[in-house]
Formats: sequence, structure tokens, C-alpha cells
Amino acid sequence: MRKGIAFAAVLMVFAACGRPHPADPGATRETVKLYRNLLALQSGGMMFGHQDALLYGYGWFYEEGRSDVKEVCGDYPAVCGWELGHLELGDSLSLDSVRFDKIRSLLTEAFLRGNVNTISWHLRNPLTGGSAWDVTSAETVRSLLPGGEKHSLFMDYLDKLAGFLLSLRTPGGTFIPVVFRPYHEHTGSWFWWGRNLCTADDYMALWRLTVTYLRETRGIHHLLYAYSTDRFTTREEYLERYPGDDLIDMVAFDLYDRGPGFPETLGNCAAIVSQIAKEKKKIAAVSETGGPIARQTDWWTAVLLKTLEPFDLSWVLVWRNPHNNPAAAFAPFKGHPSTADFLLFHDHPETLFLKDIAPLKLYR
Ligand code: BMA
Repeated sequence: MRKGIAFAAVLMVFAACGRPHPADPGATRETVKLYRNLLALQSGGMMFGHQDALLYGYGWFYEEGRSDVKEVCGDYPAVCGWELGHLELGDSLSLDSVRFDKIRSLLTEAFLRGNVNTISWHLRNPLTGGSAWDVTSAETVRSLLPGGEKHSLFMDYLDKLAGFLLSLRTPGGTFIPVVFRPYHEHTGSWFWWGRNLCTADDYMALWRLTVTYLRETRGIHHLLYAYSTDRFTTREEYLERYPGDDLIDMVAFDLYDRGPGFPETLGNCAAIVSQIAKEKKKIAAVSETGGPIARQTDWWTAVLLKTLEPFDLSWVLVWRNPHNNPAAAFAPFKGHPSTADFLLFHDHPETLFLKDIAPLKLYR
């Protein structure tokens, strides 16, 4: 049986036993459907995602229909990741030199094909003018909140973000649902919103300000919001800065394989997050990962799949393949040494790619 057919049955069972709703009471019809379908699907399989999958890959940039993953296994990733850093400056190119109008058009195509889209935002530091990685001030988050010296500049950033999000519509006018994942990896301290750079209260206030502005002030109702930490060891640590069930739809974490102990840490984080998701009726995911795939060529099955298989996770997304640096690619590309193992990963009943999920019509 094709993977998708089994999951259609899961969806039907689910439809009969509950009607959970996204955090946004006004979420659009397609967004509500996506939320419910992702909730149902996470017990049946784990989608594979790739950051910037359709924009560029090793040795190419903007080539219609191309994807490194597709060239290896014959199918697109199920989840497409996109990045909006520098949108807040009013630039036409992102921090990764990608045109925002390309992001808009390819994200729209992905939606029409049945993909799930998720957006990250490495926004610049509004207080110092530095990058997202500028951690020279521990006052940045405080300065953005109401009454702070950079509040109005930050509202301008949010305004530019809102304008872009509102432009994500099909030719027929339907708003395209997106899983939005700002202020990520905040259990680490390498972004200006990180753990040692602001109090828990200020971090949560930043989230509330953002969601309230987008949802209530700008009337944006096609987003699911992802709370996404970096590594953590306990449930308490994971939830320390969780801004609230009324704001968050997905509980996720980022974790890269940086050497010994990775499978244990990954397994522990996945166990905690999937349990929290179950209790809160939220979606669970590994929102970013990547391993030493050029060296450890069976990483896909021996590490990633083996570790994550026991858990109910909606997806695992690997980070981007820079077009000019094969050693930094987190997904395989044509001729990659991990190809044989990636094919096993792709064929495994647990993993879902576009051909598995498109027939499920996740937005209906
Ligand atoms: C990081 C790196 C950076 C990139 C950023 C946003 O993890 O890949 O090179 O600018 O993500 O995509």
C-alpha cells in the first residue's frame, strides 16, 4: 500500500474524534484544516523538510522545478522552509541573497502542489543595527517592548513582515497557510533574543506583541506559530519561555549533530517535545537539524531515522544547501556520498515526501 493511502485512513478516524483549533480563533479555513491534518498525521509518519529547497542547491540558483532532494530521490521534500531575514529593512534581497518576490512565487507554487511551508526570520538587531547574531547588548528585547526606545522601529519591522505575509495569496485570492517560526533557538545565546540576552518575561512579551500585532492589528489569520528552542534537557527548561497556548500551535526544537552524544540528546528532546505536544494538542517537530552526511554516509537511517522513529513528530527539516559550498550542505545533492542511505530513508514507511502528502490534501 502506498504510504499516503494508509494516512488517509488515519485522517478519517481523526475527523470523527475531535475538532482541535489553532491558537488563532479567527484562523482561515485552510489554516484550520492544515492544523487538524498535521495533528492527525504526526502519529502516522514524519514529513521530511528542507530549508530553501526550491530556491537553490549545490551548483544552482533559481532553476524552475529544481530541488537537490528531488534529484536524489525523485520526489520533493514535503515541507519547504523559507527565510525572511532583511525583509524588515525593506530590502528586496534576503540575508541569503534571495529575492523576496522569488520566495513569494515559489512558496505559492509549493502550496498549490500540496507542500507545507514554514518561515524563519533572522531579523536584524533593532537596537544596535547589527545582525541577528549581534549579542553585544542585553537590552535589545526590552527596548522593543512598548515604552522602549526602539519600539516604533520594531513595529516598523513587524509592519514590513505583515505586508509580505499578506501578499502570500493564490491567484484566486486564498491566503496561503504558513508555519511561522520567529525568535528561534532561544535556549542558546547567539541571537539577540537568546537566553542570556533577555528575561523570560521579556521574551514572552516579545512573542505576545508579535502575535497580537499580526493577528489583531493586521488581521493576519493564515499563520500557525511555532515555538522552537535549541537544545534543552528537561521539560521545565523547554517550557521556561513558552509564551502561551493561546499563541502557539507547534512545539519544536533545533538540534544539529555536532558529535558524540547527539542521538541521546536528540532522542531526549524528541521525547519531551512529542509528549508536550500530545498533552497540549499541538504539533511537534524537529524544526532544524543537520548531520555530518559527507563523512557518516548512513546518517539518515542509522542516526536520524533510528532516533526519531519512536516519536510522533510532524516533521524533521534539514537546513539549507548553499549553492557554492558542498561541504556545508545538509541535504544530499546529485552524486552525494550519502545517496544510497538517503534512498533507504526516503523509502522507509515512516518518512513522508511530497508524493505521500499531496494526495491527502492537507488544506481541505
Ligand atoms: C544560518 C546559516 C546562515 C544563514 C541563516 C539564515 O543557519 O545558514 O548562513 O544566513 O541560517 O538562513
